[in-house]
Amino acid sequence: MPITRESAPVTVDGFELRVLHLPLVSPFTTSFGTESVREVMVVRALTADGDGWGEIVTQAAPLYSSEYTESAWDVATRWLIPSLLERRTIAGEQVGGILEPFKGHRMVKAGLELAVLDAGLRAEGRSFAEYLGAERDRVPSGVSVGIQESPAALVETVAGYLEQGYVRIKIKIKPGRDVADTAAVREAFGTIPLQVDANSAYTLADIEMLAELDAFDLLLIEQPLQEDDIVDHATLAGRVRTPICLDESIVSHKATLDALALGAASIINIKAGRVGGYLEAVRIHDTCRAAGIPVWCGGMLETGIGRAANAALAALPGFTLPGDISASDRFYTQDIVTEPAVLEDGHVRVPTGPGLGVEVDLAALGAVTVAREVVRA
Ligand code: OSB
Ligand code: MG
Repeated sequence: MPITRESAPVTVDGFELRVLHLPLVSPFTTSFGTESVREVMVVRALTADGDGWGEIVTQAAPLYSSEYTESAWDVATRWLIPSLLERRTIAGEQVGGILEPFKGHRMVKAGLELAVLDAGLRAEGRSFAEYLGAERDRVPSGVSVGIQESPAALVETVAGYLEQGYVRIKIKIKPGRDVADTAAVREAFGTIPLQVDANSAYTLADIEMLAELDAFDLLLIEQPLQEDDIVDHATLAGRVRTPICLDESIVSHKATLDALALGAASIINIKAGRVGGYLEAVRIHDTCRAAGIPVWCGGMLETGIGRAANAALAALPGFTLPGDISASDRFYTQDIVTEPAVLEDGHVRVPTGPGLGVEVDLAALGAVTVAREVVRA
């Protein structure tokens, strides 16, 4: 039986948008580039009954998906926020429908929906985890490791994370930095839970190379081909033994149904931002669970706001693989919440307080804010 989720409607007086620059503890390199500062946006729903917070997980450049900071800012201020303020009194569950006429911009929609949900749930004194249907009070913590200078440097970096207790390692790969890097980690650490993420850096012309990864008993290979290459992923899945997991391609519940129908993936990475919100994420979870398809919670280097929401989502029963939900200090020396996520015995705790269950540290937030605007009703 699907659970009916209903949060309290709130009367929204306005939305505050901020662009943040958070220095990373070390540069993060993927097949599409290197980040040293995380540029991200947060949104605050201003209501008479208290505020709600959401995170818009766009990056500075449209390299992971087509969304980026300025596109998010523009569509939010020009179209999405005005359409929500026109309704004025809204429940979180209504946000998706109100914003549906506007194509794409899913990360922005997700952040706005989360802010409204958080405001309503805080007013009710109810946790986001309980609302979503969480069944665990902590979730296993995996870490996503960027491409390093060399395979030897990668082994050293991974050793540090294993020492801290991370229960699963994901390494980023790209053409020329794939088989040797994977082999080095496998050789150094034996049978640890290990997976790779290509961020769409390959094509079907690389089948032979991708098949070489079969030798390493990986949990999965994440998004080897382009976002649009659903049929090619199905072809690849028939030619390699390593399970194919999709990230970038899964932009909605419907995209999930199509990918599964075509046999393009046997595991799904769920990111609420990529699919337009936590409620769409739960729909994907429900479908995959019913179909026996394992899912795990991906990450976008979230601040304490999005990280708390991800921990709640990952506590749903179908999340049977460890997610990219690391401790805050894997990326940041100073987070924007008063109690950032910490690693405890390889796990991150699911917050239990009202709403997201984290308090925003306004001084810390102010210190990393580079742009701010309030759009009022
Ligand atoms: O592909 O999963 C990805 C970060 C930014 C954009 C895309 C991805 C990632 C990560 C980091 O792998 C996951 C995390 O937040 O720890
Ligand atoms: Mg990925």
